[in-house]
Amino acid sequence: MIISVIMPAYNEEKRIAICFHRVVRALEEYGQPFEIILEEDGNTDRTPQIIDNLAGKYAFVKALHFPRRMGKGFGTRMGLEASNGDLIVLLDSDMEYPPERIPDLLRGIDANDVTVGARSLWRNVKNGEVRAIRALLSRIYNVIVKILFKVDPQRIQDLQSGFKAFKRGVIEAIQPITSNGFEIDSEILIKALRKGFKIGFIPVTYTYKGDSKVDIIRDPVKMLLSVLRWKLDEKFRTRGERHLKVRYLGFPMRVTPEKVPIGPSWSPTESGSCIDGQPLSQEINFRVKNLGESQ
Ligand SMILES: Nc1nc2c(ncn2[C@@H]2O[C@H](COP(=O)(O)OP(=O)(O)OP(=O)(O)O)[C@@H](O)[C@H]2O)c(=O)[nH]1
Ligand SMILES: [Mg+2]
Repeated sequence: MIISVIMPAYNEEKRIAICFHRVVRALEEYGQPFEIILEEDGNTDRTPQIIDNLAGKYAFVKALHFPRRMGKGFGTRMGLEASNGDLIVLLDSDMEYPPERIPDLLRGIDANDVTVGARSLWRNVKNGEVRAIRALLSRIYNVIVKILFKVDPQRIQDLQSGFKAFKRGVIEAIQPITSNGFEIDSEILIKALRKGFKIGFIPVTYTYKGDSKVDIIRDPVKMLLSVLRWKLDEKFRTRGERHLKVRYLGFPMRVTPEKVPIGPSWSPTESGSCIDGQPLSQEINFRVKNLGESQ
């Protein structure tokens, strides 16, 4: 039984190494073979060098690099593609969640298909100020997602948690995962729930670092467009159609889920790299290409 921990990062030079070492200690305590995938896209600080150093030092580390900022969702998806584990842990690299709880998350998988580290208290602070607008937007997003996908709010305690573990089969069953941005966390949970997987929650402490990478205008719009796209995707799949015919201001229109703009797209001519600056394996490049094309 191999465990894969995937940590996407954007300019986390201050925290990623400390977070990584805490993850290693927790995994050693758990006692199963593991790999850790550190991913960055278009980082402008020392994060790329830090993760390369770790990959050079530890054989169980894979470092994934992409030259442009693509988003947390993209990074997570690439991490999933590069992973070999039977059990997968997703963890933000900014040390807001406690890596020491990884064994508890993994043990939770005995009874559930997905275990989520749920935050009881969440608040958003930037430059020392509480950003009430972020909390409000987050609430609105939660309500929209839960209504649209008919989710009982009691069943999902923390839709956007950046700390969860699941069986590999869950990820295979909920493809295509399309998020490029922060909404990847809710996409995985909503789709897993809709497929009938059992989701469990364990309460975790959450230490807010006040260094949010979320753009308060752009990201909520992208997240809403993504939600719309999942809904359309779901409708198409159940109807077996490629387009949805709708009327807008009296005019008949066709909507195609692939055309919903949800973030930057990855051109097949660009290549990422894996471990010590080597090009990504052909297999991963091929999947990167396909994922980019499906945007
Ligand atoms: N690969 C990658 N990771 C990202 C990107 N943006 C953010 N991240 C990472 O995603 C994780 C969560 O980012 P945060 O900015 O803390 O966002 P959040 O935790 O959802 O929201 P906050 O409550 O504002 O902290 C961190 O590990 C970031 O480094 C990105 O563009 N690419
Ligand atoms: Mg955070």
